[in-house]
Amino acid sequence: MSESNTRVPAAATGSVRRSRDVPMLVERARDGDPRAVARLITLVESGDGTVPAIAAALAPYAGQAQVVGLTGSPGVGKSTTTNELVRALRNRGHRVGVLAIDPSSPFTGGAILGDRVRMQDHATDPGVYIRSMSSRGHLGGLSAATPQAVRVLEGAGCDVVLVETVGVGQAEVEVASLADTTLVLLAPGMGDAIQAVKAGILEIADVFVVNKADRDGADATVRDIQGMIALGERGPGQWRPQVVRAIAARAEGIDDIAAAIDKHRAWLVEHDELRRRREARAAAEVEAIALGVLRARIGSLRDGTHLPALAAEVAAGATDPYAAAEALLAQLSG
Ligand SMILES: Nc1nc2c(ncn2[C@@H]2O[C@H](COP(=O)(O)OP(=O)(O)OP(=O)(O)O)[C@@H](O)[C@H]2O)c(=O)[nH]1
Ligand SMILES: [Mg+2]
Repeated sequence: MSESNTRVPAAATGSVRRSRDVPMLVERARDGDPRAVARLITLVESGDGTVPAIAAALAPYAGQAQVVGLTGSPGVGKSTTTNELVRALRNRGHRVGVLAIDPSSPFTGGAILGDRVRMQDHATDPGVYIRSMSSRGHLGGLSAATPQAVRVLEGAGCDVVLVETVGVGQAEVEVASLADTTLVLLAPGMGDAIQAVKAGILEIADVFVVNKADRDGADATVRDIQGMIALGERGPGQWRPQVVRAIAARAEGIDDIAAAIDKHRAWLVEHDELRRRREARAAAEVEAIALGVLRARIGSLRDGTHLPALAAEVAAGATDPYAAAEALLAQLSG
């Protein structure tokens, strides 16, 4: 969300920046006010008390955006590719949202700075919202705030939301559960192909992008990936991951990436897989929220008298930890 993304007079926006007036913020976000969008994302990111009201207000707009995840090792070219995809999508007349998730650093890291610089091309385009989010410090990491941020962008009328996450194990799996289509970026000579198998990336990738194809070894990487895809077991009618080469730094291969995304999208719709994926995503989201509520309730029991008393009994051998846990849960539902 660039500060230069100005479409509303300054006088009208002063109140937005610190507001917790959910109906007003949602109405302004619906009208395309970038500051209202930024404010809503800040609220969901910080786990503010207004989050349930925000979610309720945005519910009618759920599922309107196509969510595309981009993941891969640090420096593989995710932001560069995202920047070029934004350009391609804008040329098609789409409104685009970008969420760059940084799992390591809360707002200060080099990666975020890099993203800002590399996506600067679109800073003044009112049809593009770009936002960096930190997933650190949130229970559930990416799974907690990112789906809500996607909903904000959907509510703001984005046709496509691109979610960039650095591939560090769990993050990949999470982005895949969030996205309709997941792109896994690889680069030649990084040993990525082998690592992809190790990390279970093969299962989550709908499209492999071999970026930095200007470097030696691109052909070998493409061959490795295609070999692994060929080995994978796939029933009839199942999606076969596409492999695309790109030189994002020169904007080469971007149309091929966009075409692969389109092809996957058509497949999702044709096989009713889009609905299935979104329902699975909603289930995970509800589950994460319910677990969060439970954790909070258990936390509050810790402050009260129940848990310390049970703990004393367990420590003294008067009861066992399983029976104590059952007693604790009984108090929660009671
Ligand atoms: N040679 C070459 N360099 C590229 C290409 N695409 C991106 N780069 C460069 O690779 C570096 C990293 O690019 P980013 O787009 O920031 O990579 P990233 O995956 O977003 O990086 P993190 O967010 O830090 O994980 C930059 O210096 C880019 O200019 C490419 O196709 N060829
Ligand atoms: Mg990046």
